[in-house]
Amino acid sequence: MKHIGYVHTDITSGFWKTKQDMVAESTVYAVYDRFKDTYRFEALKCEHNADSKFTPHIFWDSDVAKWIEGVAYLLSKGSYPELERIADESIDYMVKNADENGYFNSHYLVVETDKRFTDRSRHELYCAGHLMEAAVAYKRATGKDKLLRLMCKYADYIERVFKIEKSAAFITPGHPEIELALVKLYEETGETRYLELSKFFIDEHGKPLPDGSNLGRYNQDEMLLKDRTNIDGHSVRAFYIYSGAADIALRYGDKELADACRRVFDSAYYRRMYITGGFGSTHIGEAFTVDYDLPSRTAYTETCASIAMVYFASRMQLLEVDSKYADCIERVIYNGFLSGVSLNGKAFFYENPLEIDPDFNNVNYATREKARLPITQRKEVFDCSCCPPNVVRFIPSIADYLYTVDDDTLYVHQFMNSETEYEGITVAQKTDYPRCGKVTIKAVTNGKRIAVRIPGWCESFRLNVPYEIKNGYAYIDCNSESIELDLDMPVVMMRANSRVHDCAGRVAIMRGPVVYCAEGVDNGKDLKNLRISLDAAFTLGDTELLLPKLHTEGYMPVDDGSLYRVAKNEYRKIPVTLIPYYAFANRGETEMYVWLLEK
Ligand code: FUB
Ligand code: ZN
Repeated sequence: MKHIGYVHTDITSGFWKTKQDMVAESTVYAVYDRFKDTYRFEALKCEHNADSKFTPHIFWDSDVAKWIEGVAYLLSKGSYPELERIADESIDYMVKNADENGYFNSHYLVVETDKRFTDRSRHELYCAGHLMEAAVAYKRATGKDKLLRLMCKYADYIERVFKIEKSAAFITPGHPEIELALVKLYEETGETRYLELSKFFIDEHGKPLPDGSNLGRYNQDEMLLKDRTNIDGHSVRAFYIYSGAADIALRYGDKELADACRRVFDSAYYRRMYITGGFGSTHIGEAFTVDYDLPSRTAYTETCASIAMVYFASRMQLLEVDSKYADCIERVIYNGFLSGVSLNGKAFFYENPLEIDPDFNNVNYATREKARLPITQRKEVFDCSCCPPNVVRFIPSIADYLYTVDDDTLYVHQFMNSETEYEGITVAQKTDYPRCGKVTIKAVTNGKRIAVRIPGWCESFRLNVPYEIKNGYAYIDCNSESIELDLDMPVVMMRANSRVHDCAGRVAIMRGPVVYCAEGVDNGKDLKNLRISLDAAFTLGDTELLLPKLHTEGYMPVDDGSLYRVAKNEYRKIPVTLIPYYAFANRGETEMYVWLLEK
């Protein structure tokens, strides 16, 4: 099984075209400007000295690398001379300043020059991995291979130091990323040593050092990857290492590793995922905690963790056919990932909470006695600004998740207005998804069947051709030229597993794959008290936020202002407006609730 990939697909209009245009017209420049202001690009010159205004941080290069990767995806679809000039210039600095081994890190080359490869928790291989991903993308998009050649040299050096001579002070990195990047480098160059080096890092991950120490659960380091049963520790690290593990399991036919990846995926998807497709329940260690611990207000749910889960799930799709992987990707892309970027494309959330009460949060910030809470408004840049450039590379390559193909079947995983041409296959999707559930798929498949995902959220649908359902896909004989899929998309109320504390007695509202929320700006204050009846009727509202708002009625308890009062069945009806969760916090600081009390 293979992905067809963004290179072969154009998103032509609709929801994701709007988002791709946003990145091309706004996000990519906004992130560049903030990274320039904060010296991330300047650092590539490696001119730092005691008088410098800044000290290059150990993983600034990864920020620039992700930005260049995003630029590469844009360049593969259009002409952006200024972006290309900046990317070329940045690459020139890297090539100029790398040492004779191809080693490049703007911190270690100029700040801690004697500390190279001495501390596994300090991101050198993580940065190297991001530079390799950028190099592959840039070569594919532009044909220019300067960075790719540098990264091959660097990979050769890493192989020598870590695998052959074992002269580094550690064997596997604290922050994964190099593993999946080496697989990409192998795919681009055909050099099997890069694949073997990735396998080496995957196999060694979790082995104790000679002194018996390991980096523990936070780094997924307390056991071998093939022995794992749960997703644990730092959420981005976890998804990156399992993405690499799934790559290796696929390419080496390693069943034990594939089984571990499956167990880990299931633990994340069925027991540790927010309804929004956010991952990570605590800011302490930016980590997973235990099953069903999914607090709304203190959710950690880093934008990068949602992106990283998509990387993992999309690799699992190559190991087995099961619609849960595409269902997961869909939940992430329309909700907990997309909330990470503002509607104008210029500001970002690092954490994507499911509940905000500015009054409560401000008391919390003032007293500093309660749990740390996420910020209530997006920011343009963070000190640790991994999420913004991850958005820059993710949206332009979103078509990666549309199709996979094997010897006899073309799999349609997601629904986007698009045109695809790949090895004699042509597919065109026409749809207004997820505004509505109608999708027309016109395909010439070179004799293959088509398998169309029936989303997990969908309870009834119609297809204009005969089909057979297997593993969540409708299999259709390929001589059907025009497939009309009609997914019913009513508004539904969702309950969480009764073990999820914060969701007790609460419901969340979804329409299709999209989670909704109530904001103070539409509904007034104290929404923690707002109750919705299970038989509430909803109407679709305007689409100023791209997808329709929802309107219904809710109930607020009558409050006489006293601190405590005898409880009575007294409520006042209020009109309620819900908006897509991804659009929260775009209209000023205001309350926001995903989970509402059930009346
Ligand atoms: O450490 C590098 C990146 O910063 C991680 O992937 C994110 O979780 C954030 O901690
Ligand atoms: Zn991040």
